[in-house]
Amino acid sequence: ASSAYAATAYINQIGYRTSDQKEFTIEGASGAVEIVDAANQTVLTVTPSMATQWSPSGQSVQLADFSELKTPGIYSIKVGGEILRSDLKIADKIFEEVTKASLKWYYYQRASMTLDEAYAGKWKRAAGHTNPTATLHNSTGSSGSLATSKGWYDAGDYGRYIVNSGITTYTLISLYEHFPEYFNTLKWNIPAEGALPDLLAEIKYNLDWMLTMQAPDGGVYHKLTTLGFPGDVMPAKDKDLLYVIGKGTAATFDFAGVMAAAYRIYKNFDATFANQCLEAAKKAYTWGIANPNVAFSNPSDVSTGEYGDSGLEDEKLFAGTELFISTGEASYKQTVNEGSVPGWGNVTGLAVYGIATHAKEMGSDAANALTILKKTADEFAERANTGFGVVMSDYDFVWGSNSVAANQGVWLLYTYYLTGEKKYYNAACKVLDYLLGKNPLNMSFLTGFGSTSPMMPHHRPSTADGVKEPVPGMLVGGPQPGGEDIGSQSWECRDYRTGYPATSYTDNRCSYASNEVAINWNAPLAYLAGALEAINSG
Ligand code: G3I
Ligand code: 9MR
Repeated sequence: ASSAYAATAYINQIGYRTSDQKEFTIEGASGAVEIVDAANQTVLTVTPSMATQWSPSGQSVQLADFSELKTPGIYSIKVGGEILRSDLKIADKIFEEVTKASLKWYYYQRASMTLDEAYAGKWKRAAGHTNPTATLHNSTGSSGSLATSKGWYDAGDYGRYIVNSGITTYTLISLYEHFPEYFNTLKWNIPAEGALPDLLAEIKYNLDWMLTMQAPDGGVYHKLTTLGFPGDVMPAKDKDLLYVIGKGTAATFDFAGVMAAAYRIYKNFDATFANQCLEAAKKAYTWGIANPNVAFSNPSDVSTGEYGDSGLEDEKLFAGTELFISTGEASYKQTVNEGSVPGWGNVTGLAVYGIATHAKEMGSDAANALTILKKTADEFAERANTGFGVVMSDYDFVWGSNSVAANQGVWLLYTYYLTGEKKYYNAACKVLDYLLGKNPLNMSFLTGFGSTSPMMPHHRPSTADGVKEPVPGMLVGGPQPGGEDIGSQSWECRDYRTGYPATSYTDNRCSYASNEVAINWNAPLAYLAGALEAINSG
């Protein structure tokens, strides 16, 4: 909505929890900001903070704190007598639907099965990649075929990659491990898997696939993809030969860490499955220790996602830590002296999380891990006080920048659990505000949620299914200045870079560098939304 006054308010378009600190960003305004209720009464007048420059977007903005308003409802924001927008919402359980949808998306990504209308609604589709076996590519060091199926498609493509499945699945496992009561009852209409809660049923669908990717010697294959990316077709129409490609240290240790953690969350539901996970983890770890330097890179005939990584020490820290927590065996124990926000290529942060949150098993190491968490979380909380009120700074805008933001939020929440200090909780809420609309693009980055959200994500099913709305509950990668996709698909991907990292984005299906979706990007969003609901549910 444009106004003569030319001020803009950037808000969390899903809304704000009644009891939380609440803030929006305002640009081009001077003087007070009024919050007006449905009966056109001003219920709160706020004096915004001093304007500060936010480097990632080059904007000069103010923050307006309206925490005092604690009455659920839908409000308008008014400046200089003009209504800027009328979609400001306050409610309890405000992120429950976001939690469910961001987790439900994993169901939509399932390989090897039909998505029935009863669960998938208008996004129902035929099963894709139903072949019970795949050919072992010569890069695996083996020949013949491997029985492999199930799992989640990685992203907008139909590859399945162990490294990226690793951090994704671990993040979802942690969500359950931290909030079992909340997730024992939360349901989002997916097919039942015995008596398992929905979150455990969904995670198991991917664990079942990961388990098929372990070779008899304990090593784990890197990925399951066709040789190249398919065109914009539905999964069932991607008929190219599937290959099991590569085997390496990163995949093997990531697998070990995930399976060791899985053991803990399944053992009370299905001891046989839990033990299978733990045995697989031990075997993988042994292979990793014996083969510590097998880095993966794409063979010359393969052009699907690489997830290549040459620093393999962090994967060992993650795997050993999780095995130690689950078994107590001293040989697995790791020492971690530093760590940063995790991503698929650097999982030291996952080891920090594991150590910090398992004080009973880890003893005094847990306090050291908390020191690591606090150091970074203090910087984050400080950064969240100015500019757009978010943690992100210029160098955080990489491919999948929204997952960097989300993982910063997760880091803040871990610090909050262990210290109880509200400033970390508040900063984590602001991360969610950013992802759901309080950002320079003035949009929610989650499909199907908010007043403005992506309509053309780089996601083959959403492009090919003939349904106008994209599959819901997907977090797009988000702005970043790399422009790696510019010029792809001929005229479609024109240069969308603005000279600023936080606004270099286009809602166009061609833009895999700014508008793709991925399982490792949804997971920290689901964690953040889910944890904030669970924390407030008691
Ligand atoms: O390693 C350098 C680092 O040294 C440098 O500081 C930094 C500056 O940008 O770049 C780092 O490399 C980046 C790398 O990710 C590691 O973060 C590359 O620039 C960047 O292009 C690369 O992007 C990855 C992209 O694939 C291309 O390989 C994304 O992280 C990754 O999420 C994405 O994953 C794809 C899969 O391959 C296929 N499936 C879809 C999925 C999502 O787009
Ligand atoms: O669809 C692919 C996406 O999943 C990857 O992240 C991206 C980068 O590896 O590549 C996409 O595929 C494109 C390919 O690289 C170049 N030709 C156009 C393809 C589809 O847009």
